[in-house]
Amino acid sequence: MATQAPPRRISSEEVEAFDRDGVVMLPGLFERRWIDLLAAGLDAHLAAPTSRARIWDRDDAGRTTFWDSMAWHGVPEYQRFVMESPAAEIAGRMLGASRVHFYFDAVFVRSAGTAFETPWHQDEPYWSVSGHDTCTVWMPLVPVRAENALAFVPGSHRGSTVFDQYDFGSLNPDGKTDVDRSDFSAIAEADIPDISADPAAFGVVSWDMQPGDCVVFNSRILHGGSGRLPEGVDLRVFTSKWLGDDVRIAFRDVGMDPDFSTIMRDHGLDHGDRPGTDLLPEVWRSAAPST
Ligand SMILES: O=C(O)CCC(=O)C(=O)O
Repeated sequence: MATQAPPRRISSEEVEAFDRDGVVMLPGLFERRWIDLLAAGLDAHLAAPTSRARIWDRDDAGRTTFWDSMAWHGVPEYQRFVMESPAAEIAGRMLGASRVHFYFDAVFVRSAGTAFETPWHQDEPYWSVSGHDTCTVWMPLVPVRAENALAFVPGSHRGSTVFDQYDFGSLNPDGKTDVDRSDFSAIAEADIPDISADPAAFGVVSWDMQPGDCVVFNSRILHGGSGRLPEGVDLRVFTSKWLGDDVRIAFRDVGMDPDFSTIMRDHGLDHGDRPGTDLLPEVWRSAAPST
């Protein structure tokens, strides 16, 4: 089954913005049926999370921030979205890729009124792959205001500093065992700067968004900074992670979280390989002749 083309043309300005800033907000790229499909999938997923699922935060009033990843193998609605929606083509066009492989899905579900903010971080240092040509398609399934949405430091995807990344394993109020721990201290050159202390100094951006809009961001960009919600407003976000031309499997010495190295090896993938197999399937190929 081929992927559906986006419902409007992606402009060269949008591609340039992604390349320059490492992040771009693309309005109106998913028809309502894709949002309804993901919402139905998320309901089924929340009823039967994977073993990786965690509550990141639970406050005294019982408000939670829920996270899970690589659930698509058990959620047919996610599978359909990955293989048939415009997401793969959107990623491919942003990355200027000749072909795009799917990496994994992750969801972020926040109760109305939660004060929990996503810690600032980059994604690629946690991943079991490496490369510049990687991106996430971040999609709210409900409306979100800019001050409550995920925020970004434009241009930070091109930085070369190796940061001491946040240990997401410390977000574990339920004391779940077999949680991945990220210890970047052995390779870190610097702490992540305190971006929330002065967002304007870092040029931080975020956007008002409706279901059907998406933010596409390079996996090396610094992002985090919000998720804090007003009373009566919740947030349900579906993300899909995509791999372009320069990406290779990378089993790192420190910090893989989630650590997909075992499942990758089980699928015959080894350090240095191109993505492939039904674990990391090729979903989209450019019609343009490869150079
Ligand atoms: O939506 C969020 O709060 C976090 C998203 C995120 O960090 C990611 O998709 O990499």
